[in-house]
Amino acid sequence: MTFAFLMESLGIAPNASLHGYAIDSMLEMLHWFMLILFVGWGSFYAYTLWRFQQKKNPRANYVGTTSHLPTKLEGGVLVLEIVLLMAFAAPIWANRVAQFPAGPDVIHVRVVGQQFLWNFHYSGPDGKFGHCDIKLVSTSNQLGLDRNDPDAADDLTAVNEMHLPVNRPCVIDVSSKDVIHDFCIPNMRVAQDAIPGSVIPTWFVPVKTGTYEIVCAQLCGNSHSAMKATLVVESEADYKKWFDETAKLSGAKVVEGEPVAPSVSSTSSFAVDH
Ligand SMILES: [Cu+2]
Repeated sequence: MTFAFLMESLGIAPNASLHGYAIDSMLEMLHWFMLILFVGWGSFYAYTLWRFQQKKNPRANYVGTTSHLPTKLEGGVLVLEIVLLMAFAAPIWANRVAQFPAGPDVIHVRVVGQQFLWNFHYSGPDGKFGHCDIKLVSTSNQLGLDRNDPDAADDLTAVNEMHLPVNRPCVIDVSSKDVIHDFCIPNMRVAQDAIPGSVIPTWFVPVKTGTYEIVCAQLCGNSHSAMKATLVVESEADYKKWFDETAKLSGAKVVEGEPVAPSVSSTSSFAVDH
């Protein structure tokens, strides 16, 4: 269930991923909490201006307040902030980084940023990513995929267009060819820096079909703002259709009747190369 009344009215992009509901609820709680603090401290400030005005207090009082209420209020705020951090924020983050999905349902995609576009690499039905070589990089082969590698035969590459079937977990290995970019899908509540020389995984489960914007969230050069791609979340059948058609266009071997882009067995192609 979503608890995001304030967030929605403030114009945040609607959530379309499974974990996004927890993030939205957390943001919502923080905003209400800050609103209460703002109104509370603002009222207190206004009250002190009125209460201690010079007209009423011609002579300064050097003792000040003797009430312990402000200390108790500060203590309450501290306890609430600890609860928000430990009971909500920390578990959400732990779930994001410690429990990557695994199994035959997982779609595995490599994403490689470059000035100023996003490359997508799907492993194909064999579940193995083909070898990429920087010497083979050209305008029509931005990833330098080596089609002579047997593992690359059924691989699919696409530029600025990513497709995913709805309700299937997706693990994305993010990297970059040149400078630091940031692979960000606001609707999926996902953002991961793309760092040259590193392969950093992130994941999400899209739960709503539709077309979503992928942006670069790291100032990466003069056309940074134009570094956009599209994510299409669709039914399994539509995804399979797109995959086969695009695979044919990109010179990949299409395996009829085979499931599309199964997960890699365990974490073999899941190198985290920090
Ligand atoms: Cu960028």
